[in-house]
Amino acid sequence: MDTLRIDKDTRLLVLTGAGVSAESGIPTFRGGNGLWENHPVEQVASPEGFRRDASRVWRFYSQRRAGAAPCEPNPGHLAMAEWERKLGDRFLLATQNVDGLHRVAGNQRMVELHGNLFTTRCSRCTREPFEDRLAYPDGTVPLCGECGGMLRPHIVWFGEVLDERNLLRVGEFLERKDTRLVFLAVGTSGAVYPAAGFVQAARERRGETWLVNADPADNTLLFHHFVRGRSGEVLPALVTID
Ligand code: BJW
Ligand code: ZN
Repeated sequence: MDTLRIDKDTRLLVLTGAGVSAESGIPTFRGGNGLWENHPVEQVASPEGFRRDASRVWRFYSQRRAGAAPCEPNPGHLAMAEWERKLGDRFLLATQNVDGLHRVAGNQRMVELHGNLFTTRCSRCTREPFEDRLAYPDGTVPLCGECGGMLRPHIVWFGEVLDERNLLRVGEFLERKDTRLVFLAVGTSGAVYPAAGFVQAARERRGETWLVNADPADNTLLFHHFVRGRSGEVLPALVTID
């Protein structure tokens, strides 16, 4: 297997997707039929879906919370936490996952691009998002204690913009001039933007680009190296840090 070498003049940007948590027991998005109770996921994971039927959206996210709560990081997550410990500020993790497993594994230099499953916010007022592990399997829509508006999961749905601060942090890491850039994408189908465009952005900064995925991704051809396999098996042996 190819080895990804990181020396003291290299910085590493890692992008992860649902495949990284598959070995922890969390289903991927585009693996099965992409349906939930016969609805396309876009219907329950979009602002229109929430306006149309907030109760259905809360049933969906309650199921997801209950499913993800007992799951634990796998060797892929643990490898990435180890890289961060060794590289310090020469490491940044951008995850599309909302399950929080990277943090449990120990990563801190991290942005959650698509939000967090265990965080709730108000759809009406500007109160801060807050940690919330409650589930509402009967479809009760929780209401905001401060304004009475409907609460919603702190998730970036289709058509919603990603938090600018997170994109800025990725952008600043890409732009650094002090070190050589290596970009590694893991467990993502390369179908959802803007994350699917990071590989192109890395190449524009002369970065070396790697993909570790169980199947070819939509953007495989943009990577210099493609290692086909399961992240929990590949990652612990992939990177050598000098
Ligand atoms: C393994 C494995 C193992 C399995 N080991 N591998 C530019 C062009 C075209 C469209 C757009 C564009 N810019 C924006 C858009 C619109 C849209 C978009 O991208 N649409 C595309 C579908 C075409 N993007 C947005 O709306 C984003 N907003 C935005 O850009 O705002 C500005 C804007 C809006 C509109 C137009 C233009 C600009 C927001 C995107 C938010 C995505 N949210 C979701 C749902 C969250 C709901 C929830 O979690 O409940 O986030 S979508 C869903 O997909 C989820 C994921 O984070 C995301 C990515 O999926 P991921 O992680 O890649 O998972 P899978 O299942 O697809 O793939 C898993 C892979 O792992 C597979 O390849 C397996 O082989 C592999 N695998 N086991 C290694 N063990
Ligand atoms: Zn409110």
